[in-house]
Amino acid sequence: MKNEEVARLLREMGDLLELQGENGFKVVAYRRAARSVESMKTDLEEVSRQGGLESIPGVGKAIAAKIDEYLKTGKIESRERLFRETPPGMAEMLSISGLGPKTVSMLHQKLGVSTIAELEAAAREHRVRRLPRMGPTSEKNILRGIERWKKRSERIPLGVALPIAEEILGRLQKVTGIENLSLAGSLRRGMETVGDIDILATSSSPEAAIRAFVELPRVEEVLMKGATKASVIVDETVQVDLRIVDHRSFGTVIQYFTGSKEHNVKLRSLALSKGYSLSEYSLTRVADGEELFFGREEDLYRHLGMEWIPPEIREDRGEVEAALSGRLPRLVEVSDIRGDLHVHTDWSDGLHTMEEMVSTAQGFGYEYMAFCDHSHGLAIANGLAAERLFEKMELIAGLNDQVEGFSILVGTEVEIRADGRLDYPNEVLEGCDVVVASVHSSYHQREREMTNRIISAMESEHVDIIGHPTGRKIGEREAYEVDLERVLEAAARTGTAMEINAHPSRLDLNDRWSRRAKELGVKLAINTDAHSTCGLSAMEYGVKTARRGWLEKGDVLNAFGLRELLSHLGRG
Ligand code: DGT
Ligand code: CA
Ligand code: CA
Ligand code: ZN
Repeated sequence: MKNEEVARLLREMGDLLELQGENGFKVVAYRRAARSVESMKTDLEEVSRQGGLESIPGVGKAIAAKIDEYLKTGKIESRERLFRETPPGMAEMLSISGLGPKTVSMLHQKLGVSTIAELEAAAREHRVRRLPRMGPTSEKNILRGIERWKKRSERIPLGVALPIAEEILGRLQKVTGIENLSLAGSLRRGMETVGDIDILATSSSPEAAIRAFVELPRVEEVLMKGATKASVIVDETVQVDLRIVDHRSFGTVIQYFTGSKEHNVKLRSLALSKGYSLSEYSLTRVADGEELFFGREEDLYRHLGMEWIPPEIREDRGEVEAALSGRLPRLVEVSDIRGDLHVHTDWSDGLHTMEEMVSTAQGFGYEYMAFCDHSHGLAIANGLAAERLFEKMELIAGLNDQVEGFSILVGTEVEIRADGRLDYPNEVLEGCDVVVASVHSSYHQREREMTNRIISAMESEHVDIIGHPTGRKIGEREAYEVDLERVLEAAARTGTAMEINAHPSRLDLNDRWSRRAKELGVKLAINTDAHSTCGLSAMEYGVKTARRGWLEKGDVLNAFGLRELLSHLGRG
């Protein structure tokens, strides 16, 4: 259906006209037409075929001609012209909440501002409050709106988006008539950051679903509300889109809106080579125009001659070829995870006791966990001197006698010092079941130095895993300079595993490097690095990243059973 797009263009034309100082009748007419088209249930093309665009309430001759032009050519010439005539910064100002075209036009006329940056400067210099119908409060609101606009254009970390999405899904689940409620877009693909949250569903009464959605307690602003689609803002800056789609084409639609764009492009050209044109809604046989609908994604993929492809790998990185030849990986799942090999306790900088961490881990059905508190070199994190580590080992032995069907492993997260030496002598490391070695200092070394530093740590026979190998923090800190290709080669040579640190602000290694590690025969350990019992739930983010890296159960150290794990670590 082109209705949504047409409504958007009409509304935009009204805004652009008003920005140009036009007012009254014409502006109102475009908006009324937009509202009307947006809430229609019939396809505009259908209405047009029957010659009745003017029968739509609020659509007169002039606007009907414009809609017709769009349906025939894909654009509206007068809209293009309006757009060209408007300074781009002014159109952009409309995306600041609380700023409508009338105000923007006035600000432009009186203050000469035509970009958001100029407007911000004017507001900071208190030039806005002196204008008619303005005051200190509206000036403050404009500045707040600009702050939110800036944040809104940043990508949202997976660890923020997923809990919000799950809460919204939980509430929508209860709305009568809603079915097939699912995530789509980058969030369904498990990307480390997302632009927005995309949700799809089918419903016997779309209006009720849309109404329930825009009225959710968390919703702070409704950006758009149509008959089958709405966009809202929650938590100040997070955009959530809900689309209610037709039951019989649900499979095709969710495939389309899951993306990625690159994957879709690939799939479309494959479909063409098989004589089909693939659209958002259906698969059409080019030869006879026969339209096929798919209620399930699996059936669409099958019809194109391949297995269903898990969303996490839909990036056009070889997955379509693999699916066509039946060589898709069997991606690791959360339920494959048997334990966590890097967690902290109140012995160093963690919040909870060993007992508390164990009981949470048992609740997840884990078989083992390694307590890897920091070594003494990391004084700010209350790192353990060797004597305290020995003391802790004894306590762990005692705890192990008390718990059943669960093994507590003695571990450490040992500092890799600037010169590549480890923070504990061999005698201490020897006493550990699991040694994670990490860089937490001298981040600014040159690439060669940093690379050699990590490689020398791996050359120690006691180091099992390199923790958060690049040190990056999403949206906060770049990775340190390191030649990962060389690190991974050394990992393969020395039999050292790489961590996928599952903390949502780390996800380090990331998807691409995890896949490269696997190619080189390196094992990965998906660890939460939890500093509290809550932190243990981050495992799912790490598993998503691992799946995006094409990892299978056999590539993941902590998907091994205890005996197999210990033997792999050379402690069996
Ligand atoms: P994001 O939101 O930036 O993290 O990334 P996505 O992938 O969620 O992108 P979004 O929200 O713009 O659109 C959701 C999906 O819809 C996207 O993954 C693929 C599909 N899609 C959107 N626009 C296009 C397009 O122009 N061409 C194609 N082939 N697919 C599109
Ligand atoms: Ca998205
Ligand atoms: Ca979206
Ligand atoms: Zn740690």
